[in-house]
Amino acid sequence: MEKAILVGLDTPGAQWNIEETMRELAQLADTAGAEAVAEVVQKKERPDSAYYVGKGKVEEIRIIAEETAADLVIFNDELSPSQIRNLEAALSVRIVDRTALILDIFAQRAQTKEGKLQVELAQLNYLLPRLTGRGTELSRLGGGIGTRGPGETKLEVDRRRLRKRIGELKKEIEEIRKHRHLHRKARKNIPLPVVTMVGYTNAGKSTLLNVLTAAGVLAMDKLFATLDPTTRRVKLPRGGQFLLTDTVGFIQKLPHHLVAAFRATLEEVLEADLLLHIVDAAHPQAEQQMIAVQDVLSQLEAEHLPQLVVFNKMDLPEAHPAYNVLSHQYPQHVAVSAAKAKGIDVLLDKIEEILHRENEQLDMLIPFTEAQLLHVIRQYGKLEREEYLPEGIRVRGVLPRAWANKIQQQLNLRRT
Ligand SMILES: Nc1nc2c(ncn2[C@@H]2O[C@H](COP(=O)(O)OP(=O)(O)OP(=O)(O)O)[C@@H](O)[C@H]2O)c(=O)[nH]1
Ligand SMILES: [Mg+2]
Repeated sequence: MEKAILVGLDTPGAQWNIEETMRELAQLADTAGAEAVAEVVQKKERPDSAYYVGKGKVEEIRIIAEETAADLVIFNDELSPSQIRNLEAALSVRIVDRTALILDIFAQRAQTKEGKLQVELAQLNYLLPRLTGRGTELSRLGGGIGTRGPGETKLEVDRRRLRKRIGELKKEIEEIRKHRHLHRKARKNIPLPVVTMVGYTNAGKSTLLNVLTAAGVLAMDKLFATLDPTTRRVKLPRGGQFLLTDTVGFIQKLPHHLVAAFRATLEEVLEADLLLHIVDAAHPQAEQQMIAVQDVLSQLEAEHLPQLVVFNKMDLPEAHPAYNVLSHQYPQHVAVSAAKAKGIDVLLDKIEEILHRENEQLDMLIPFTEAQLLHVIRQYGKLEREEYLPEGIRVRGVLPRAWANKIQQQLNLRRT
C-alpha cells in the first residue's frame, strides 16, 4: 500500500463538517489503495491560489512527508494546474487531488468497455491542462501513451497525442451508444416502466436491488462498488412488472469531467418513470449526502423526475435521529432495511401506487407490427375502443401515465 498524507481546508460556511469530509477522503484513499499516515487540516478563509494551503503549512507537510516517508499527498479539493506544479516543486512527492483520486478509483472499477472508455476520457480531459513536460503525470495513467521525457517540444507532442486520443474516445463511445440504440430498436418487447435507483455511494442501492431481484450484484462496504448500470425485472404486488436499474453512486464534489463523460449512459438511465433516492439514514451526514445527490441530479437535468426517497439502514439505531428529522422534509418516503429485507412490501406498494397514480387518456394509432402493445393497455388500463384502419389500429382508452409514456417511447423509437 502506498503511504499518503491527507490535506484538507476547514473553510467557513462549508456544507460538510470537516471531520466527516476528511473521513470520506480517507475512505476514498483506502479504496484507491493508499494508507493515510497523517492528516493535515488548516482553517482558512479560502484556498491559497498558489499552494491551496498557506505557505507555512506547505513546510509543515514537507517535514511530515519526510518523517513518514510518504509516497503522495492527497488534497481534498480539485487543484489548479499551477497549484499542482507549485506543490510538486515544494514537496517533491506525488500530488494527487480529490478529482484525480476519484478518477483513479473509477479506472480500477470500470468493467465494461463503455465504462472504461468513459473513465479514460475523463482522465485525459483532466490531464490535458495539467501536463507539465516535467515528467510524472502521463506515466500515472500507465499504458498506451508512452513514457515521458523533459522538454517543451515533447510536451507539445504529448498534448497533440492526448487531443487525438480524446477525439478517438469520443467517437468510440458514440459508436457504442448508437449500437445500443439500434439494439433497443430491434428488440420487440413489451414496454415496462423504468425505476432507477440513485443515491450517495455506499447508501445500499445494490443491496436493495439484490433483495428485490436476487440479482447477485456486488454490494460491499467500499465507495463506488458499482460503476456500470444493471437492470432487472421486478414484480409488483398486483401482478404488474417494472424494470429496476442500479447505477453508479454519487459523491460530493463529483468531478465534472466524470459527469460529462458518463452523461450519455446516465441520461439513458435517467429516462426513468420514477427515481428511488436511496439514503443511508445512519450516516452522520445523511442530509448533506441527500443535497449532494440532488446537486448531481440537477447537473444531469433529472431533478424534475418523480422521486421516492427510501431511507435505508433503518436496522441501525443511528438511523433513527436522522429519520425523525428528514422524513418530515420528504413526505414522499419509505423506510427500509435492505440488509434485513425489512419494509420491502411497503416499498413495492408505494412504487406500484406511484406508477398507477396518474391516468392518461389514450388516442393513438398503433401500427399492426406493434399489436402487442394492445395487451399492455388491456393489462394495465382500459381499452375502450379499437378501430382497424388501413394504416393501423386506432385505440382509445385510459392507461397509467408510466405505461403510456413507455408505449409512446416505443412507437417513437420505431420511427427513428
Ligand atoms: N446495516 C445495514 N447495512 C446495509 C444496509 N443496506 C446496505 N448495507 C451495507 O452498506 C454497504 C454498501 O452497500 P451497497 O449496496 O454496496 O451500496 P451502494 O449504494 O450500491 O454503493 P455504491 O455501489 O458504492 O454506490 C454494504 O456493506 C452493505 O452491506 C442496511 O439496510 N443495513
Ligand atoms: Mg452499488
